[in-house]
Amino acid sequence: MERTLILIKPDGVKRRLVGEIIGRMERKGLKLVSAKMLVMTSSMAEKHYEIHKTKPFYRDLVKYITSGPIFAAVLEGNNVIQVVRLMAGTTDGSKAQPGTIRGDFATGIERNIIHASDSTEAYNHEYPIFFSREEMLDFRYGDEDIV
Ligand code: FUP
Repeated sequence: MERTLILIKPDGVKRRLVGEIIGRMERKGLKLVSAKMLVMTSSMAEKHYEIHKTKPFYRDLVKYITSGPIFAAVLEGNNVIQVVRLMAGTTDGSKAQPGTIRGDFATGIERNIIHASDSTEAYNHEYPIFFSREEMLDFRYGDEDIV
């Protein structure tokens, strides 16, 4: 089954949106296979955002994501990478559809509440920054045959 990584960014944690966001994922029927809170170090952030290294916003991005606690989680489900990207909404909160996380809670591009892996390659690059294989839990929910 496919997996994805989400990060509830410092603005999301400080605005007490962790429960709201994880609640949406649970109600959708996704499986939470691991989760933790942490403050990212600069080296974790630089690795995570490696792809944006040459972009003008890279330094601010690293500064912002390391500015406070984040909530990191791995979710599992059918086509979960695309599902969670749709639930997150487009990058710029001012353009994201209402009903999406960014559409409902963000008004700009920088403080946009959530990160979600955008491909299998991105997930494989990102998850080891936060989780070991042993931290991914293998269990069944009671409703898996109907969700
Ligand atoms: P997303 O995949 O939707 O998180 O967006 P990107 O990978 O394109 O960008 C990663 C992060 O860089 C965004 F969450 C916010 C930040 N960003 C900017 O600050 N300015 C930009 O012009 C583009 C992205």
